[in-house]
This record gives sequence, structure tokens and C-alpha cells, in this order.
Amino acid sequence: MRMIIVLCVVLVLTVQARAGVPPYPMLALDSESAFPVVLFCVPDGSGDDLTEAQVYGAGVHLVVDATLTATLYDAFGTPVSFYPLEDIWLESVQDALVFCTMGTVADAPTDAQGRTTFSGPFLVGGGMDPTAGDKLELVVGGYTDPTARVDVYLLTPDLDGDRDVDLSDVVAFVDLYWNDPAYHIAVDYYHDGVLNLSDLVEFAGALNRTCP
Ligand SMILES: [Ca+2]
Ligand SMILES: [Ca+2]
Repeated sequence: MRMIIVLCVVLVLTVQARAGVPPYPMLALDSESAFPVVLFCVPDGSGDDLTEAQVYGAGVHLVVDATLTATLYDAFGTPVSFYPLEDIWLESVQDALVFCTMGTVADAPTDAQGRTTFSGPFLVGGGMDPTAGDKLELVVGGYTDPTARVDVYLLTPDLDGDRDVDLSDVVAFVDLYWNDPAYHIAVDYYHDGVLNLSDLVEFAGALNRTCP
């Protein structure tokens, strides 16, 4: 009788595994920062890599390696190896980003230890707001986990989020950069706490860029 119960339990667990129970994801920043990490992204992928992300805090601007490491485990705590890279991607918790095809997928399938990395560049439009409680989150096979989130913020010159940088974005940029005297982090592309020529140069360099 006991043997039958054990077999049933094993059978149920096997069926669950084959039914697509999502792996349990973990997400970590390679270099932790006390301040939010900002990454300048352009829909065609010509933005920055996470190895050259920016941090601004306490009056100091830094360029940091913010490569992300993700690890996947199954329900038994065993690393999930060789999980396909196209099923591991990043999103804004507040859905503030629009994606080009494969825009934020992992660098590679998970390795034998269940690990993969994200190093960018990311092919996205829209933009995240660090002041609104947003975060970057890991998505695995369509599933998310509240523990797999980091304070990394993707800013883009595609301000209207239609996957290209054109005249409508110029109008939006001028409003934020020029017409309104307030500071707008959305266009602080050279992330140093002020809006000046450096940010204009970044925006101008991205004009007419679009998803591949
Ligand atoms: Ca646009
Ligand atoms: Ca700036």
C-alpha cells in the first residue's frame, strides 16, 4: 500500500513538471548600487550595454557594469539547464516599455547551473520612471516572480513608445527638455541629475532609429 502511495506522488509530481510548471527565477545585479541604475536604450539596439550603465547619486555620476544574472530552479530546487533564451526576458513592472522582436531576451540559454545573463543592449522604446515605483523584472516562460526584480531603469528617446524615434518624439523631447523648467528624468539620458547639452546629444544621435 505504501509503495502505491509513493508511486502516486511521484506520478503527480512528474505530471506537474511536464504540464509546464514554471521554473522559479532569481535575478541579481552583478554590481549592487545604492542608487538606481539607468541604461540608455534605443529601439535599433544602438544604445548602451549594461556594462556601461549609469548611476547618479549624492552628486556623483558613475558608469558601472550592471550586467544581470538570472538563475532558474525547478520546484525541487534543482537548477533548470538549457532553458531557451527566447523564453527568458525582462519587462517593466508598470509596463512602461515597448519591445522590438527579442528586444530584452537573455544572452544565452541557461547553463548547467541554471544561469544566464543579460548584458544588453536592449531593443526597446517607451521609458521607465524610477520615481514611480517601477522596477525591471524577470519573465520566464510568461511567468514572473516578485522576488526577481531590480532597480534598473531603461530610458529611451522613443518617448511616445511607438518603436521609432521621429518628429513626434522631438516634440515630446522639446517639451520636457526646453519648455518645462522642471527636471524630467525621462530625458536625463546622460544621467547626471541635470538636463543639458549632453542629453540633447544623446537624443539627436538616436533620431530616425527604429526597430530592426
Ligand atoms: Ca516614437
Ligand atoms: Ca543629463
